[in-house]
Amino acid sequence: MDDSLYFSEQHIAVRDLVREFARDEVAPVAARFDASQEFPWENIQKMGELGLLGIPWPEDLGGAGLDLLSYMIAIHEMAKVDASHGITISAHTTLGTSPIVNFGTQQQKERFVPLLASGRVLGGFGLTEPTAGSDAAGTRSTAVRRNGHYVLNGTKNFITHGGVGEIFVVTAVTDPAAGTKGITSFILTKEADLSHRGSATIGHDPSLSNMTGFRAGKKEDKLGWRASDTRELIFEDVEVPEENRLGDDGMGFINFMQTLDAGRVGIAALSLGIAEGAFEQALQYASERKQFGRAIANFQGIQFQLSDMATEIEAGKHLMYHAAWLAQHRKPYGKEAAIAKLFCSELAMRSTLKAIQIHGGYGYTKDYPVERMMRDAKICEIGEGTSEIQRVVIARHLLRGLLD
Ligand code: COS
Repeated sequence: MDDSLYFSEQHIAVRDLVREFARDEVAPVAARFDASQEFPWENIQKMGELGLLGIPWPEDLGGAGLDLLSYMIAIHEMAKVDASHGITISAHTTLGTSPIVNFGTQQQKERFVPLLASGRVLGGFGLTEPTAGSDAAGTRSTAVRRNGHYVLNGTKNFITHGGVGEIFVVTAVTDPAAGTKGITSFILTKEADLSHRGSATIGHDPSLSNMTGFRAGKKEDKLGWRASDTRELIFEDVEVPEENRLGDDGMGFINFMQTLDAGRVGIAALSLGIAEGAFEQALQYASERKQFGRAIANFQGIQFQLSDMATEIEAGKHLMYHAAWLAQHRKPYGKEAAIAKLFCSELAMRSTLKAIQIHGGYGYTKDYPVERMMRDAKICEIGEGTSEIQRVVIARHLLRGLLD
């Protein structure tokens, strides 16, 4: 894709800024944070200072005031080098902050968004539960109204920023008889785990209080996205003031489904970044690695693999940026988001596997980044809706009005 045909000067400036940051600050440490599973606090602070943790939010709420395409460009570009840094941008912005921007009261926006958009504290989104994954409506967490509060009990799992985050939007059942219309969302705050913060000063703001009974649980030891913090969230009789209810009673499920539509474009951008990052590594390696007296890129077997990767990446870019364009112009985009997410996440898997194959035995070692990229790609076919759920969503759009 010729970026200059579709992108404004501002888009290209965002791309160049993230490209430079990823090359200079992320590439040198990505393997180390992957191995240690620590959260890269110092880099996240720098990303906040560059405005990368609030790209699409208005400047009066502390955001960078840029458009959605700029935001997708940033995720795409970052993930070419490291998916863990990429998912931090995406999970914090779309999952953690956008529900407050989109469904919050003016007071909630003014209270929470500037802290999140500036990167002062990290945010997260609590939907998934041990028994409610693809069946998001199977939420078991409860919120019972009592003396001007809601009292929350339950457990969420696989929550990005579960440990390092301080502000969370979560769902709980307020009316068990009402199905998806009996689920409500809330804004909760808890203490962040700052144990590996190093010289970083972000992660906590003194204006936020810890809600008693709200804490992080087990940290997951994951195959990929290892520098991204994934934990359980536990609610034990957490008293949440009514003013922290996010949106109307009973609208939590629908609001979170809308949030996931946007999240899926972000995961498509992230997947595309992984696919393209692996492709660039393979291209470079194939043009340097010599076998049978010449660079292996001279062999048609390698050329065909590179051509297939490039073709699919090009297709993925059109799908992802098209979905983002629709979202930016406030047109329906749920189907296009699911198509982009499905295609790009499966592409990331194919592309990283091909990149390893082109690297031969070296691709199977930690001396080259392609093995990390392959591990990072897998979760893109699962998180924010599995490939199977994307197919369900696409089919529902295709068949709407045609079947009983
Ligand atoms: N935007 C707006 N509204 C939506 C919506 C969307 N994307 N998706 C569903 N809704 C609405 C429906 O229109 C319906 O409202 P009405 O009853 O007024 O018609 C309501 O929500 C219930 O929807 P539905 O009946 O389709 O719910 P299901 O339980 O069948 O679930 C799927 C639908 C499978 C699509 C949903 O559970 C899903 O997306 N699961 C995957 C969850 C996921 O991605 N988890 C990963 C989280 S990682 S952060």
